[in-house]
Amino acid sequence: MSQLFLKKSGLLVTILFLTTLVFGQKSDTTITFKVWGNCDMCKRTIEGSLDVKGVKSVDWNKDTKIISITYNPQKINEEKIHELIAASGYDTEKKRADDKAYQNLSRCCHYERKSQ
Ligand SMILES: [Cu+2]
Repeated sequence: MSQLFLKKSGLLVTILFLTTLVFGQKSDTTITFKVWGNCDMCKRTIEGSLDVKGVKSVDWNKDTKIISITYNPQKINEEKIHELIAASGYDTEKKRADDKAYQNLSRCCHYERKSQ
């Protein structure tokens, strides 16, 4: 094997390695979905339920009922996010809220449930 070939293949391996490093790093993901709720207190509870590692930002809009969440997919996943919201008493598009948690919400926060 010639020196040149070794040099070239060495370079190629280095480039491949760097490419893997750069693209292997999953960047933050933003998702939006519907969460049922009524008021500003709901907003605090819903957003507060996602005060966990891996969640970078949360914003729930009480008029549109749409939540927007930016998170690090290496630390938390979408399913877990739905579970956390449901555990705080709020129905999401994919997960029905814990009944007990729902009962424990303030009266003003007893939103109409999407299903039984
Ligand atoms: Cu409320």
